[in-house]
Amino acid sequence: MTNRRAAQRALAIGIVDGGEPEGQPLAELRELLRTAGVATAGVATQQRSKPDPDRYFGRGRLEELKDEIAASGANLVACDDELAPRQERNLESALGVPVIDRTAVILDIFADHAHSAEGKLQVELAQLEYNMARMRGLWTHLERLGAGRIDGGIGTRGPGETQIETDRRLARNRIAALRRRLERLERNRGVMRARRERSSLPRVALAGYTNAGKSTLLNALTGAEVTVADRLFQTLDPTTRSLELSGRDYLLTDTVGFIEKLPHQLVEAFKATLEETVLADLILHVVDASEPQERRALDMQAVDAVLEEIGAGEKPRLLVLNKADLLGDEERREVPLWHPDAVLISAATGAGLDELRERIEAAFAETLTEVELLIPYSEGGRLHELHEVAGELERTDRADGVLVHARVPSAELHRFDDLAVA
Ligand SMILES: Nc1nc2c(ncn2[C@@H]2O[C@H](COP(=O)(O)OP(=O)(O)OP(=O)(O)O)[C@@H](O)[C@H]2O)c(=O)[nH]1
Ligand SMILES: [Mg+2]
Repeated sequence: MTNRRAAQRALAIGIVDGGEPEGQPLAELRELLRTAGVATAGVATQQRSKPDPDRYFGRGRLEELKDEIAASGANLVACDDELAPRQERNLESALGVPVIDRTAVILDIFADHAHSAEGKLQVELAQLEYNMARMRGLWTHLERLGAGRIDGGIGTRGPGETQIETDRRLARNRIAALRRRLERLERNRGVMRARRERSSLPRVALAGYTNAGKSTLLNALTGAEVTVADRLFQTLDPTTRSLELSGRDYLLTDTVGFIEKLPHQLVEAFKATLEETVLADLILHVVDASEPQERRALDMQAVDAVLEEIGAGEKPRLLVLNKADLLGDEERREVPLWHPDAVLISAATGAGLDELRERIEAAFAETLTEVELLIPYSEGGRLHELHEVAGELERTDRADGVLVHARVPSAELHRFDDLAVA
């Protein structure tokens, strides 16, 4: 794949409105292209409040683009926004090179990085949905061509139209089949989740911008071996590991990263995956602290927006500023001032992880209730059950059973009502 793309040199184009962070324009699009294995030959921007509805850029700027394409040796144009089918078509015919949009680049990266059966199906579904919209665009375009002729007359149902109708029907069938298969997989995952829920361990989910270091943090905290890479969207499949803090087990889940303007087809297709985040009791929002302040603020907003969109906006959250090792002395003092409630860590060096562990425990401590229970010797199984939800137990052996002092999650308290010492 990468070989085919090695020959592709893209001119990155985008709208700027003057409010962007200083520095390299379209840095993220270039990063996406790099991850997809496409070189960036040049960057062209236009300052305007919103894209032109027909051509994305204005007419005059479009003329200049032709020269910039020739000068940079680009053989592809990559646009920072999702293009309407009409914009894409008009750009292609005006510029004479293929035009791809941000969504297509992200979908391509997802397709490359999908490993599990579910991930592959999710990506295929998102791609089909994306392509369907484009087929429809082409279809209405042809319809318009036909409209000039005598209605219902010869030539109004050309072979092109029939082919597109067929393609669309096939695509719709495939979309329906993919949805059914995903639902089946989801049900299976639901069963696994229910099993985990029965074990009633508190759940913590990692969320954050792509490349913030979520997988590195999962590995550092749990000894997992999730692949880490300096590429966007390295992780697509959720991974859950148990994490032990003061003798109590928690479940920690790493999952797909977020990005600004995350294609809605992907949010839709990855619903089941994103649910891991929705079901968590606590979300660790991992942020790359080494990003410039403006960039970091935008990334955090993008994460907020996605959390909101998937229905996890109200979940308890802990802000984790990662990559502290990349900060200079001055930044190390300044960055926490921007985020007074955050924990500053380095998943790479392990710095700050002890404080993070304490903060996770503290977040759950509020939901724990201290109890004293008497477990008869004949009910050894209950002791085990209690240990699962309460972690470390303080126990005293008595003649009539084991007297236990424990901190039990309030939601689980009812299970031990009968053992309470009056
Ligand atoms: N210097 C430094 N680099 C880090 C740290 N944590 C992660 N990285 C690097 O940042 C890059 C991204 O790390 P990942 O753990 O893959 O990030 P992620 O959030 O899981 O990214 P996606 O799965 O793509 O969403 C890798 O190159 C890591 O080695 C850190 O604390 N310090
Ligand atoms: Mg990852």
